Amino acid sequence: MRPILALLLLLLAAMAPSAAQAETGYDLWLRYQPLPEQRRAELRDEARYLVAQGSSDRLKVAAQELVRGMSGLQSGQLAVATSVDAPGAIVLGTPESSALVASLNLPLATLGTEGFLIRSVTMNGQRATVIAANRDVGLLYGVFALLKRAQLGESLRNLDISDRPKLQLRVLNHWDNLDRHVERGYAGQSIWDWQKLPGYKDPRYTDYARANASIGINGTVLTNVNANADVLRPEYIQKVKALAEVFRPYGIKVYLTARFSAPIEIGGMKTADPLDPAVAAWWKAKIDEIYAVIPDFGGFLVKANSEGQPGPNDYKRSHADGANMFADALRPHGGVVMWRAFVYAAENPDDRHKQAYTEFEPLDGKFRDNVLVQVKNGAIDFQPREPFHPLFGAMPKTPLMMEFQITKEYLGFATHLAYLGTMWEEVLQADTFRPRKGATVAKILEKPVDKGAVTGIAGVANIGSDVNWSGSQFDQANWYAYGRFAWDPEAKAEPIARDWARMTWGNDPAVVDPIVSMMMRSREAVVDYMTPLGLTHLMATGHHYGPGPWVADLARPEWNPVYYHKADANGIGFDRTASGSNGLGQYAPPLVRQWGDRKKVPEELLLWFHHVPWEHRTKSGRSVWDELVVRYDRGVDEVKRMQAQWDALRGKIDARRWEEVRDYLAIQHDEAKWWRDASIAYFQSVSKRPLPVGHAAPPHDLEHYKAIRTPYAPGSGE
Ligand code: GCW
Repeated sequence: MRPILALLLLLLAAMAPSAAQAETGYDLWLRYQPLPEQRRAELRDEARYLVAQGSSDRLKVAAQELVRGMSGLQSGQLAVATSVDAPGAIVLGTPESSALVASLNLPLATLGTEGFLIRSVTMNGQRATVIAANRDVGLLYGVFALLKRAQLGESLRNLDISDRPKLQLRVLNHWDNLDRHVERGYAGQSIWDWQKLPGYKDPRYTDYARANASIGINGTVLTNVNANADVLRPEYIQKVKALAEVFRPYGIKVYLTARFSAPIEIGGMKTADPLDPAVAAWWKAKIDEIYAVIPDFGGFLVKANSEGQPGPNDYKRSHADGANMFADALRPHGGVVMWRAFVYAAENPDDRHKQAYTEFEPLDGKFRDNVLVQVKNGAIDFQPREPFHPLFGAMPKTPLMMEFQITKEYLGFATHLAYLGTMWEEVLQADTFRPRKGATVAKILEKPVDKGAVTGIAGVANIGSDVNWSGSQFDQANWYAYGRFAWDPEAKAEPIARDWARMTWGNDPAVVDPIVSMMMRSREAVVDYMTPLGLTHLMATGHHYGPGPWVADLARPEWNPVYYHKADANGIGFDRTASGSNGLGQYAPPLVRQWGDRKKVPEELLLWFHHVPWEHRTKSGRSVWDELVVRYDRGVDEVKRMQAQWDALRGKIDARRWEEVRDYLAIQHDEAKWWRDASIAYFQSVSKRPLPVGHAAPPHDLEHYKAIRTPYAPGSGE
């Protein structure tokens, strides 16, 4: 090839990536596409070169990311220099690693180990931007904060920003099995390719770490809470080590799930009794073995005595006995135990809503200080809407961790557009009234129970091997929003949606505004077409895909949707007041008063706490029966509106991603109709009431909906 032509081709190849390659979603919110011409020119002036002082791996990846991001946004390679002798430097360092940063005497004292500061300064007579932190991981977070501003097209002048996370442990929980099946996973297989580890480290692991670091996630539990003891065998510890090495520069620690019966299964012992010294010694040796290989291992997440998992109750020991055994062995290494409060057992005939509180509240103060009790956001199970879990505020001596579910087991899997930010904000801002008014769930999570006590939050990941990571473009927003709420539980869903939309789809308000409006209404739409007015858990058996409100034949009462709605000829809803199960009694007295009164309970929780007659008047003046039907239709209509809004964006968004979303919305619409039709057909067979005027009868009879089977729906438990 002639040299000139070769050069031209090279140039073209370097310039063309965005235009030539269809976007798949792989780049998530870190697309770093060139900004519009005017803003690009300004950015080139604001960020002309990087001066990174220090030599750690963390500083290195922070610098790499800054170069990558700025180069993409500016459409030209960001220069790297060793001194500040021209305007437009970005200076990166801690006071220890960088003489330049040290010379500024910046107020870093209150920023802790993970906080950062970004300031516009004059250095050596030159205009510069400094990113400073006490530790290198703060620099990484500072770099992502600056890149976010740049991605949003905002000016990098006159900056004076400082930030630090409000929670210490911000972890993802992967429900990933060693055979790569992901329980409740709708985004393909597990991204952990155990068979090829430790020899092959898929570059995707690095991109996973970058994405997580960009939103401040600092821990990952690699394995399913329905745990397999094999991951604790020496050969797997080597595989875990390989992942830990990839994640370490990004400030991410690895954790594993511990199967309680591992001493029996892989240790050859007869018992796993936590008070048996030989059992404790086995775990201690195992933990020492892990730390010898992975010195910054984070610790264990444990699901015990729930849904058939082994646990301390098998030996008549308490959850505290079990958790403390691990805690004692982990403490010398600085590790923690995250002990799940999601417990319920077949033998227990009480309202399932009450079981976690009943078992855990009496244990307050009995756990070692490196134990966190991990509590789901609501007392049942990640439903489209639940009141906050009554344990929040009820265990003032125990660090409580929030567990959100990012993967949408009960909100339409990967195809339904449902932005969970609004749900999480609702839970975090809920007032527990414990010990008094104003004690929101967020505040309870943020405030250490003692000086130096640990705080944290977990999110069940929606990440898999799909090219777009999360199963759909819009499900990426839930991963993103989880990180933002983990960093700041006081955050608001709307600005988070807006930031995500701008970084993911572009800064044009004509694109961003409709997308944000779709997102902000989307979760309520799901509530409306699946489980309005406080109904819950009406999904089909096992895989939870599609409606099954009629299901009444499963062995355990609380596996059956009829257990949750209790609809009969007279009315509908679960009486959890004092005249019923009194699950309500687990909340603080002001809430018991408000929620216990049918007229005062927020309508969206009506049937969660009350069994009401079909003719019960709702706020609209309609009977509860009519209101249910109206809400089912409202949900379906909302999906139609989303479709129309998305259609109007054709041509404004790259074709591949636009088409994918269009098709998914069509699937969502069909399934919303399915939910609406099947639910109305069933409830009408019970209520025997006519549909309100203007609301169409389901196109098929109830038997049709009952006969629908989807045995191979993804994500099932095993
Ligand atoms: O949400 C339910 C799921 C189970 C899950 C369980 C849990 C991992 O249906 O698949 O098991 O909760 O949280 O432990």
